[in-house]
Amino acid sequence: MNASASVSDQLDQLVARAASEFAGAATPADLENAKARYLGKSGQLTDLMKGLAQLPVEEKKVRGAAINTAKQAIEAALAARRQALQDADLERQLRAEALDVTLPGRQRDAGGLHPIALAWERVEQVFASMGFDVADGPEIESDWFNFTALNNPPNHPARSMQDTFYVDLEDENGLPYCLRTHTSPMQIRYATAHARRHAAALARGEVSEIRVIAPGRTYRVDNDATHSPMFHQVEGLWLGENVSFKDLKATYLGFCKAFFETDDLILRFRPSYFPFTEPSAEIDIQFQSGPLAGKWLEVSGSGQVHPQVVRNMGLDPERFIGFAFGSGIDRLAMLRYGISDLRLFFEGDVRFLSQFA
Ligand code: 2NM
Repeated sequence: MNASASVSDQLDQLVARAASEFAGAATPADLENAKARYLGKSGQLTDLMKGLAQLPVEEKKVRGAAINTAKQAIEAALAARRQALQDADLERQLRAEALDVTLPGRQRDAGGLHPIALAWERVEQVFASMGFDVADGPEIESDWFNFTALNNPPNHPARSMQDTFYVDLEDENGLPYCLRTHTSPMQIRYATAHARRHAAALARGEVSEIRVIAPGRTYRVDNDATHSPMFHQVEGLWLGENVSFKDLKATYLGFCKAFFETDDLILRFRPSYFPFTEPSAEIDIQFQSGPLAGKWLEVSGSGQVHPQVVRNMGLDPERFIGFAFGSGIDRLAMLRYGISDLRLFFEGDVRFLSQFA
């Protein structure tokens, strides 16, 4: 009895030690090492089992049953600790990856167009609705397209280094390329490209017209409160057999009414001068209502295209007569959106820009 009592004490102690070692295992690896010390091939409990072989049958039964009970207790302690470690690990992971589902969502700011881009697109839409083609082309221009074809005399001040940005690159005549000072060179390009087709159409007795706008970036050596070295222009050109100032007035007034979304508008011409038009006129508009009512606002230069310019386009000035105009898109945008300072367009201040998004 003594012997069996001491064996049972021994087993109880073994179970207690195992349970305590398991409880002390901080990681699954520690726990597996502890398990090996009891249940492994040469573990303490395994050794006890091996010892059974030498015992007589009766004793073997009793001792075997006791060892088995101890083994089950150790296995239960092991399983419990495994579960506890797993739970703790999951708990840690859940804490680390915790989401506060009550937090407000991250804001996704929608982009928006710059007010000049908005005005530019509006200009294109309105003129397209009036049958104008929309053309664009190079911002670095040769002397021919930017000046000579437009009837600019050789010593005109606009050609000076003071007024125009030049590029360190010469054309086939040894003249430097420049950053275009207006988009009219695009009118020359467009008309030249279409000249043969128009001439052929006229020869067949068909009606043939050129109706195009050229919006885009333009450059002048100018930088103050009302001038930016880069600005935006839209130039329009309508050449046909009988296109007159009355068409210019109707076209420009129609454009303004659509662009500014009001019929409450009048237009006047003031005599002016441009080398590429003769006669030439400034176009002023006046709103009859709204915040700008009663003030004459200069919005465009214009005129009947000079016969020499028509010839430079490769067209017969006897057959192609019409008008051209040039307006500042930046100025149109300021009037349309009620902006008082041109510089706001070029500072990139989101507080300003986001008002148009
Ligand atoms: C202006 C004023 C008057 C203009 C002339 C031409 C072309 F190519 F047909 F000759 N395009 N744009 C023109 C006419 C531009 O800007 C103030």
